[in-house]
Amino acid sequence: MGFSTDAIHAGQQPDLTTGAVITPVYLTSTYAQEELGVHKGYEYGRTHNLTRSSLEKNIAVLEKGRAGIAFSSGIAAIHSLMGLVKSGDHVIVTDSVYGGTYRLFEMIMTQYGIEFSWVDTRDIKNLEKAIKSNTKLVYTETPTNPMLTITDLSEVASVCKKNNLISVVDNTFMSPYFQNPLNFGIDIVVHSSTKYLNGHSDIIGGIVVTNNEQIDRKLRYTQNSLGAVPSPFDCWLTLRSTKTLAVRMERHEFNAKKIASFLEQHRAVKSVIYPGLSSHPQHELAKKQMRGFGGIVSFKVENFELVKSFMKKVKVFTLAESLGGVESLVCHPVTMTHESVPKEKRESFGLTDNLIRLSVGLEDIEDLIEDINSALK
Ligand code: P1T
Repeated sequence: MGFSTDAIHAGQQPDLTTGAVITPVYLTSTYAQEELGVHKGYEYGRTHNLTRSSLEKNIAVLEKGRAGIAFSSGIAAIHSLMGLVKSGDHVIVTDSVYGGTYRLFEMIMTQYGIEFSWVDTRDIKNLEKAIKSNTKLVYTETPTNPMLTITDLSEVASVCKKNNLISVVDNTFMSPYFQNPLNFGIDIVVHSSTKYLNGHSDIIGGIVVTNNEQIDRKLRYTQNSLGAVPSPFDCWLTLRSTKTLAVRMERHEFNAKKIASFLEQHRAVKSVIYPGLSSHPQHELAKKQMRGFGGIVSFKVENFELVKSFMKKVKVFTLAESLGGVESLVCHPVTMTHESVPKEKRESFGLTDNLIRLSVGLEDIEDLIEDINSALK
């Protein structure tokens, strides 16, 4: 089936009781059992919920995986992956990942004896050099937030297979519409479904997808044991949203491309980062492994004073954290999403305080460009 056919139908069938075409929100914490040990496969809401399992199946199909495991946030989904390693193990991470991922790993998980190395995975040799005898997992984000650096999925999968390491890719920025890391041999895909998957800025959620039966079993056990499950209503909203993922992503990209090109020739702009521009140093790799370039555009202006004035002047773009919703947002990563990352570290990968990140929404492109143009004046 094609992407949109799957997005609209996978994991869903008309409700068995009423024939309702849309999967209902199963608002229940528990299920009646006929007698001890005899039930319909549903025992308790944390463990089983039909709205949730419909969403999990739906996204698993879109990500070309065998199973999806949903969580109450993207960070909870990432946290669940730590159930695959133990004290004394070593994890290699792309250096310029989302700041909250850095905070979880470096400030929290190190307290449990897990060791992290932060590596520029644009060059596979750096990853190979970082592997130690206790390395268990490689965590990459591609493109990264907000520097939009790209890691070669086939290379990571092959190095991980050779060294018996679990490979993980945060695919939040591309969504399954533009990139399917499992197709390149990656073991696990993780998403903040708060972003493009839900796309309407009205829930917080996360999901993990895998093709590996053993990993699926472990993560499902972790999901139930840690208990960070999404509400049935949030699952329903996300399931409603994946139906339009393809059309939304097309429009995000259409608008983002126009804005990236506009910014590239603007006098007040020092540099533009967008994988779809031929000026992006990894444009060819992006074309090889992505089916599109997404809706996030980062750019640098002369200094922080100009950043502040831009943020104050925009009217259609809203100054806010998050991304991937229908409305356009503008964010200052240094003081917002990446506040937990030490200055020296973030500057090592180019995240300076003159960088602005745009999450380009679905508004009319003329209005977005006019908004940016007048705010840059
Ligand atoms: O916010 P939450 O649903 O917990 O997802 C965390 C997360 C994971 N991975 C990536 C690539 C992300 O961008 C995020 C969250 N990011 C933002 C809130 C932001 O504004 O960048």
